[in-house]
Amino acid sequence: MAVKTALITGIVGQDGSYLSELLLEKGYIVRGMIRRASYPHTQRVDHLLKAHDERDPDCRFRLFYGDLADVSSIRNIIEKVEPDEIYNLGAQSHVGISFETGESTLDFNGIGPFRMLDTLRKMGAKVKYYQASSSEMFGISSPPQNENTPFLPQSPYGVSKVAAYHITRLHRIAYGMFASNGILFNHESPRRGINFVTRKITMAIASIIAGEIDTLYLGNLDAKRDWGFSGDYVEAMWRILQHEKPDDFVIATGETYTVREFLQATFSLVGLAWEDFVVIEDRYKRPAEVPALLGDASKARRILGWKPKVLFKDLCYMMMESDLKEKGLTIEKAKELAGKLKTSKKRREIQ
Ligand code: NAP
Ligand code: G4F
Repeated sequence: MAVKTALITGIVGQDGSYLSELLLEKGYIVRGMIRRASYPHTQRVDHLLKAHDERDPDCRFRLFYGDLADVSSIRNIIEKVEPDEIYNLGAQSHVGISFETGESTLDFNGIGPFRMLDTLRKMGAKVKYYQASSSEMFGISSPPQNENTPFLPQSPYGVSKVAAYHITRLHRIAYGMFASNGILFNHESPRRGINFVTRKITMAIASIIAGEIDTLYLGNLDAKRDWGFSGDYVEAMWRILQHEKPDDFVIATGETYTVREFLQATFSLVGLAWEDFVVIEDRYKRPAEVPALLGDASKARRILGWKPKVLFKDLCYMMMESDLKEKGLTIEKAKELAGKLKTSKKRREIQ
């Protein structure tokens, strides 16, 4: 069978790095779009860059400069790479920050996919296109949410993703293109960006144990999220493009927990009570919130044979273990240090 080439936008992001690993394992040639930055930000794929010598003409992992706001760069990359599959993961992906940067979020996330699809259509390229759609699109629609749940987005990010979802669907219907949406619920990992709530919490716990900080500032603890593992979800992306026809799929664990429950689960892993360290600050609350997400991924299970392997408890453990490792600590050692931390805290309270 001929070797397939995949182009991934957002390749240096959380999902881009796991998807690259998966596709390389499957024998793909992997190409990625990366934005120019004033300081290197390839940490999540440095191991792949090291393992694949870019001077080798047959190098299977290569990055190209481009931007979803720059249609000529999109066309250049597609012409050079000639992909069989495109995974459009590039986005301003932080919901809270989208309230500050609405215009660019709408541009990259909403018009970016149009630029990709319109370019592919005009080139007549026979490519399978995956759009990284999001459960944030459901907004205030009641859980559980599936492929038929109405979109009622609560943020500029959510609105941008609804536009991208529809432009993808439209290219499928109007032009017969293989264009699919993966409507993914929250997924995390040790590679999660440090200002998303899960990673912010696990990193803060590691810093508390290491004696570097003693307070964690957060916003709304009541929001419920359906949290899965990024490594499982990139497998779903791949399966969506291997399906015989383009279609839209919800990808989720089918379990939901509040931010408070995530705090409880992770702090208790090291024997600490989150209430002793967390302070609520208005600056981390959003002008509008998505109160509850809980995905019904039965269509993906039935048609793609996909189901998550890592659920909430294991995800908390994986992220906690990894952030402690960054500090040279294990969970056992952290528990021991937490005991001393509690004693010294009590002493301070008594004095
Ligand atoms: P991420 O870690 O924030 O990665 C996003 C990537 O997009 C980054 O590498 C970023 O590049 C790149 N990017 C941003 N603006 C771009 C632009 N104008 N042109 C080209 N690239 C651009 O996000 P993720 O968690 O991997 O998520 C991947 C995709 O899935 C995103 O589209 C996200 O919105 C969507 N999604 C994520 C989740 C989730 O829970 N993780 C759930 C549903 C949907 P820089 O590194 O240069 O900033
Ligand atoms: O971790 P979050 O920032 O993720 P959010 O907003 O659910 O968005 C993520 O999932 C979406 C899928 O539904 C993706 F499309 C999107 O790209 C992103 O990956 O916040 C989770 C919850 C929110 O309710 C937020 O208000 O945690 C609450 N929260 C409370 N304190 C906080 C904080 N969120 C952040 N980031 N920082 C806080 O201090």
